Amino acid sequence: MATMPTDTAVGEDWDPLTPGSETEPTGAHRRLREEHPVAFTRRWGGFYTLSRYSDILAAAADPVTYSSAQKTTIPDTTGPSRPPRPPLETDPPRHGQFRTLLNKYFAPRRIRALEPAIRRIARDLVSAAATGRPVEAVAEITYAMPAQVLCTFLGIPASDGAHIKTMANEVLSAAHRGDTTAHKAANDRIYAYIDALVAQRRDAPQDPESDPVSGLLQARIDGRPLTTDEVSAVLRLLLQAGHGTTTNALGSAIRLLAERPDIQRRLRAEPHLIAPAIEELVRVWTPARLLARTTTRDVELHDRLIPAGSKIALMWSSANRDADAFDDPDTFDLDRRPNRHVGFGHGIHTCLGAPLARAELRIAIEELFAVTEWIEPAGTAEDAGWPHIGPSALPVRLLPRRRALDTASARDPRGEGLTATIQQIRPVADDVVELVLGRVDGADLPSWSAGAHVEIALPHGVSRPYSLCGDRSERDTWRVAVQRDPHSRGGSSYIHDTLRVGDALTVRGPRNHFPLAAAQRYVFLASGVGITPLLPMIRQVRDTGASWQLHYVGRVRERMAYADVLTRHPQTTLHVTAVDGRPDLAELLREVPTDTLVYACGSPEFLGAVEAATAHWPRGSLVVERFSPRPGADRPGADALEAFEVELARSGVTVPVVPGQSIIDACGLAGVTVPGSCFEGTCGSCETPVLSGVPDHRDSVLTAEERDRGELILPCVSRSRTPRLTLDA
Ligand code: FMN
Repeated sequence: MATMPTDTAVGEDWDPLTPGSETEPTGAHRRLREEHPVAFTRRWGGFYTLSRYSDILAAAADPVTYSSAQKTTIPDTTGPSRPPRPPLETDPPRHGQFRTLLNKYFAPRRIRALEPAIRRIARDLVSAAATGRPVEAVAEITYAMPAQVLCTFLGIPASDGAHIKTMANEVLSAAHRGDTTAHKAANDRIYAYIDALVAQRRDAPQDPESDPVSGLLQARIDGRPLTTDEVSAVLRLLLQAGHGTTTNALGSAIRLLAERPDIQRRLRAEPHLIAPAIEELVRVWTPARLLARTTTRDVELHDRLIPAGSKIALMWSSANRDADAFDDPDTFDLDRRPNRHVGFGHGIHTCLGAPLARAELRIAIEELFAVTEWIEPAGTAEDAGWPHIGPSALPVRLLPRRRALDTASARDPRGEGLTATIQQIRPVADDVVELVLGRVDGADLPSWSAGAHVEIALPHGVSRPYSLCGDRSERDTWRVAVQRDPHSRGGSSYIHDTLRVGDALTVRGPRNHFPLAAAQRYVFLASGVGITPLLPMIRQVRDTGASWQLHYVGRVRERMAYADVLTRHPQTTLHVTAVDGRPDLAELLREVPTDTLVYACGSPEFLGAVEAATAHWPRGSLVVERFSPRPGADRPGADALEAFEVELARSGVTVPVVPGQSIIDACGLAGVTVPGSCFEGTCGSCETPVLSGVPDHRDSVLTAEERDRGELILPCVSRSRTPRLTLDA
């Protein structure tokens, strides 16, 4: 080993926290690359910085010399007493073992499955912010969205997003300040949260193929289960790393759109450029400024000796602006090809969550374009400090699309909805409340048919469909019963926790995908809150004198809304599964005469069991209403095309639909907004007539006959089997 001086004079003045360089490090990085390619900083225990693209690539490709097994953040955010966070803070072969465990949760199929939920989160936040008045986009959109997506990813309530953000930010800020007491307290809070999550998932495991927490708890490495420390450390990585950088990238994206009308115009006109734009965005404003390694041996680089055991910052944000690697590196260039940036890292530790981050960014931009006519600055943006690169405050104006409202009202005279006030809220079971809605002036509400639902737009921007469950003869009120979803994405939890009598709500509809057809006999099958659309049906059938039976399934009676009223009728059988076990549906339905219509609503598992029990019945005997997508509904049918064209006959435009893009988004980007709400093919609000072409149906609303007829499509999820679809939109 050469005896090189380990002096720290060269680049000694490099301090990432000098006022300008902390928020806008471009100039400082350029100087480092040109003058001090191996620079030393005394702060935070001392570390060397590599700033040139080629050096960083070489270091990232050599995990033996540049180990990740020590802490990889600067300053260290895990704290002295905490275990390293696999797979980020492990070396081969352990790194590979952990990465293999986690890879499947970021695979394209899994990300595609999450897309409707991501889109709904984005649409809710963007719609609420798109008022035309100045809004602070970090507070209104970019801060919340990635944490809510992370919650969906981990199967935890979206309402925990804000808490996760606060805990993670406390860790960063305490580590940054070197405040060990606050750091320990912040760490303790985050680990207590993880412990509770792990305990909850041990008690109620979910599908390990789609739920990372259950997957980790059931996983084996070399035949042994993971230790509690290992599970917590992986979750800690996800909770800490899974949102902050995306918040920053999303902020930079909105800032770019607002400040660069030329780019906004071009992306709106050429949406296929959104994906390359994201790559360029991550290059120019690299949200993960750096990751650290520790040298396992003395290293000579650019006439300096870096001793074994030194902390090395791989400054991705600098590498991405290196003129030796990129022409005109400080310019955002939409046409930069190839774009070999290292914004998601490089080598074996390349960001595991990159596919999720890319999907989030793309969907957020698509939703911004779908909901707004234009995005413009409304004040001066502020840059966040170390370790972030991105805005901490971003005043913008999101001008809502006027055409969206026009198109909506053209399709549905009640597209904009009506204002209803909450006249009464009362519990009708554990975790189920009934809302009575009416107009302020007491006037009649639109009439409706049994099986119908309305879409309730909540004041915080979230809209959800709820079945009308009251009496149709009460013309001046509507009743809905809402069950609190333990994994609420912000709808039912808001209704339970925040709404009060007297609050005004926008309500759209009614709409009915579950109409009651005439028959001599009916069997109604409900599980849980799936009883709601059946209540008006039962009332109607009772009035007509037809024969009926109801089988109502629930875990415990206290959670079964309206059970007391229903059991007054001898036709009702309650199946309380905690007491009686699950009913044998095949047995229950065995004697049902062939002229009977069966109406079923409830959980996906329950409906799956009903469908299995009636699989041999003639088509049309079973009618189902789903509150969430049918499992497997998103699977492509035979002949499904990845890319195709949609002609919008009424609007006179033809839009390309690219792989992974929904028809509704492609239309939105072309300036034709088809009103949508759930974006997962369950609410039916985007239902559109098909004039020609063959749809590839992936919704959970249309019946088998409707699908076969091919006259309707739900463009939020469905696609095409022919190169062109013509829609009446
Ligand atoms: N959920 C209910 O609790 N009661 C209902 O009557 C009800 N009706 C629905 C009708 C339709 C057509 C659909 C698609 C869904 C219905 N849901 C109902 C589910 C809610 O819309 C929503 O998904 C649920 O409250 C969870 O939302 P959250 O995750 O935002 O809390």
